[in-house]
Amino acid sequence: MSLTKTKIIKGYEHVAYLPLQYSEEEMIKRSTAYLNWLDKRRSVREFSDQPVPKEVIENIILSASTAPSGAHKQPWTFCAISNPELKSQVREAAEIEEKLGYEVRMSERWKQDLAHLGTDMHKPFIETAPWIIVAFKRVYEIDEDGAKHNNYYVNESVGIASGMMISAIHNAGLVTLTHTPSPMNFLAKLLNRPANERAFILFPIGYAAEDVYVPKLQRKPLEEVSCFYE
Ligand code: IYR
Repeated sequence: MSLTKTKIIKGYEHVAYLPLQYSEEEMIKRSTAYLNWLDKRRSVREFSDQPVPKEVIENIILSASTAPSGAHKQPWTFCAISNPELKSQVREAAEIEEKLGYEVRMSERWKQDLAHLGTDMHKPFIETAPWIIVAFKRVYEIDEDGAKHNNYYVNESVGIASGMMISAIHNAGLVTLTHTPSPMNFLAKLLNRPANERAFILFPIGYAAEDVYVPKLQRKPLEEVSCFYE
């Protein structure tokens, strides 16, 4: 017998939601602690090749997959790659696109904006990191009768899921960066993805390399990122 209370609402089964609630004091403590913990996350471009258990990657994917999505379609597929040959192929193809990006497609202004981050066309992290996850968005689904149904708010949904994945990676004590080779269609080809899937972001995942440095960045203060209407 299930202990969860259920109810039929507008013809559909619902389950009782038991909110996790805290006192105001506890909320302030928790939200401050969460902010301080999240603020320690940084995009890291140098990885250790130390292996990471598959179970951790599975949990990270399932964490991302708890994200809200348009009509609860969960319009995403997370492809996790640890196979060294496949990682090499992905790196090679990504670097071909990135070379074109840095040499031809990107404006001087864009390259200037990136200069302080030290990014370039070389993507060794795709091979060094023990895992890469490519988040694919599922633009539509095909039903049993072969009919095509578009998903809803696909970019928003996969964007939110990707953010939650970054947080899950940080929680595991691992690091990542959001790599967006452009165009990304080589990934669907290399990974043999169906026609309804488009690569969204590539995440290398692993331990940070030893003695790694990241750019000294300032995050915008509250006044610059918010507007309160009280
Ligand atoms: N996609 C390129 C360039 C790049 C663009 C932005 I905006 C960044 O914040 C970082 C990199 C690359 O991955 O190198």
